[in-house]
Amino acid sequence: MIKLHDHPLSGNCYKVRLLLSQLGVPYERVYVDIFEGEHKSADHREINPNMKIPVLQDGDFTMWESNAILFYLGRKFAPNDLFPDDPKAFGRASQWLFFGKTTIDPNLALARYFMRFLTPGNRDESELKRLHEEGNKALTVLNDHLTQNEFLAGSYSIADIGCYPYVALSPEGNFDLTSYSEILSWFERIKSTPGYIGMED
Ligand SMILES: N[C@@H](CCC(=O)N[C@@H](CS)C(=O)NCC(=O)O)C(=O)O
Repeated sequence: MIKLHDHPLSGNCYKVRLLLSQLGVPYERVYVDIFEGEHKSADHREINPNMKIPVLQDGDFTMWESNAILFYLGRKFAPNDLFPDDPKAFGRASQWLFFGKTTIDPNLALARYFMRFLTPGNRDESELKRLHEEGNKALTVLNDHLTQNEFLAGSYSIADIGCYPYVALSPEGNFDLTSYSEILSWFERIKSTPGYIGMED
């Protein structure tokens, strides 16, 4: 059975659980206590030399990097509605997944980390201000796209699954989503897709 090395508060792990749920693939969760530094242990380094989660183990195949895991699972269980086969839809999904990793997560996920896991005295306020400025630019790009599109790459796909978690968690990083009405509607559409699970499910 597939094993996911996981933590319940990680948006990067959540996106993998969401895809597994929507593909209907059974898996085992292996809890990695990142707050106790388990991801830096010798055992974890064996499966991810970059010392982070998620890590996926599928038999003797082990891999890390959450968006790459989405590609792997999407492809492994193809054909399915979540992994685009058409070259243009695949290109569009890749575009948003790279945008997620280069532009959404570095700003939104980091601001959430500052606000949720660091004490006020340990936060770099000028860096937080920069993250909010850059994060709001990313949210504007996303919101504008969603004015004309129901989902990121045509129909609901791994692109939405990859970008959704840290956008949905961004209020924890003090982002105010009320003016991003298209993003709020996108959340509702995602929540009504078959097999949807929340972060805490
Ligand atoms: N680019 C990586 C980022 C993974 C990542 O930052 N994981 C966090 C949890 S969400 C982690 O392991 N943090 C512990 C650390 O960096 O020390 C991915 O998408 O998988």
